[in-house]
Amino acid sequence: MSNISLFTSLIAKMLPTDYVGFTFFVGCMAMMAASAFFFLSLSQFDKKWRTSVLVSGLITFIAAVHYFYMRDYWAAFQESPTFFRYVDWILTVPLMCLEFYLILKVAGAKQNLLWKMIFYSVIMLVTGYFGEAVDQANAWMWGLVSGIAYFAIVYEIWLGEASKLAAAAGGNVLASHKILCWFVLVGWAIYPLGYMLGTDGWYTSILGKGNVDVAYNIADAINKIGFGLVIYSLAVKSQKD
Ligand SMILES: *C/C=C(C)/C=C/C=C(C)/C=C/C1=C(C)CCCC1(C)C
Repeated sequence: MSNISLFTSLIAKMLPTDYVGFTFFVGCMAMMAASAFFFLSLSQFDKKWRTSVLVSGLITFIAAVHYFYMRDYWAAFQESPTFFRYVDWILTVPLMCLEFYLILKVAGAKQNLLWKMIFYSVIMLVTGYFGEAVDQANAWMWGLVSGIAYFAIVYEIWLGEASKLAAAAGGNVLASHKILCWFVLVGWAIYPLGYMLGTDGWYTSILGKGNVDVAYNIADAINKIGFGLVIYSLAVKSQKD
């Protein structure tokens, strides 16, 4: 086999019209760049903030590795890499819950807050996986359960214990907590929308069908990198005063 044909057999061809594949490639690159940025910035922070920024980097790094695989998977099969997608989420969403807990620790956040949020996110993702991959015939039902768990998270940070801790912390922590709350309410809402575009349910006649991966890829870039940057700038600001 010549070098050229060996090469082409290892790398799937990308069509110029493959806009889904394009978002996988850009997503992969963006996650890698964000990880490098967060990791290389670590030495400028003192111990108190280093963990939070490190977790920001871990979130985008875990995503970068999954995007590397998902990008290939899509290029080879033109099919949603649902399995890798959910493995990525089950690792990174609990880390995002950890970010809330870490910044609220100054106001005395207890570990039970962390476990509660992780519990909700596991329910949200496991039921979502069932609807998308295991029991598609009942996608709307799994989506509903998942949506309830999602709202439990939204409630917790906007009105529950977490919001009270943020108010008690005040200052930069409160301001950043508020921005993260908006990410969860608006940025995370793209996911259920993508889910409804990708599965069949009562909503299909209203929304029609669409490509679920484009929605998820855009949402991941906004939420993972945006979330990380909020934490990063909180660390920068807090270190100055
Ligand atoms: C970095 C990855 C993140 C922030 C992923 C978040 C995922 C969700 C908020 C998913 C939510 C879902 C619903 C609320 C209902 C339908 C099923 C899901 C799993 C797509």
